[in-house]
Amino acid sequence: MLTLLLAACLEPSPADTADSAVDTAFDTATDAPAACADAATTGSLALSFRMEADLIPGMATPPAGTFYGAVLATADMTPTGPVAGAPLYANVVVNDDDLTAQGGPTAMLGTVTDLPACELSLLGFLDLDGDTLVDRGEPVTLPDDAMVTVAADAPTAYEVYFRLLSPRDQ
Ligand SMILES: [Ca+2]
Repeated sequence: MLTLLLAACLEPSPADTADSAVDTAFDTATDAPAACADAATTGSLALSFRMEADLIPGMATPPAGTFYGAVLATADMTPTGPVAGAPLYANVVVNDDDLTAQGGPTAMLGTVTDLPACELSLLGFLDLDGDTLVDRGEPVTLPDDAMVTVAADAPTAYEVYFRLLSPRDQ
């Protein structure tokens, strides 16, 4: 019986030692920077946009278009993107995102509601040619810049920052 209990507790965190297995579930909930799946409250993001102004002179198309993004838990992010099977908390579409004036920042252009109040990441790109796909030369966010702590109850202001132009079609 004890063996079964330990096995059950160990399963979510196989790296933990057997000594701490009994309370592993509780440790995970309190230690994790983003327990988004357990967040009991909801919040929202109020979005503005900015890009690295030094990128603009080299762009073939001025930086204005529609922003497409995805909201995921920061805990599910790696330097190259989300882990496989990571829950998607929201798809974000913001029209008329115009950064042609020194890269912004823009005014608040959109809100994302009904998000868990936790550590989230908003990854996305500015679609310049209207094909809804990331193409070479379109502004993209990077995971390091994409993190935001969503507060409960009151809207959280967040500035989406494009630090890079996509080096390739994706
Ligand atoms: Ca595109």
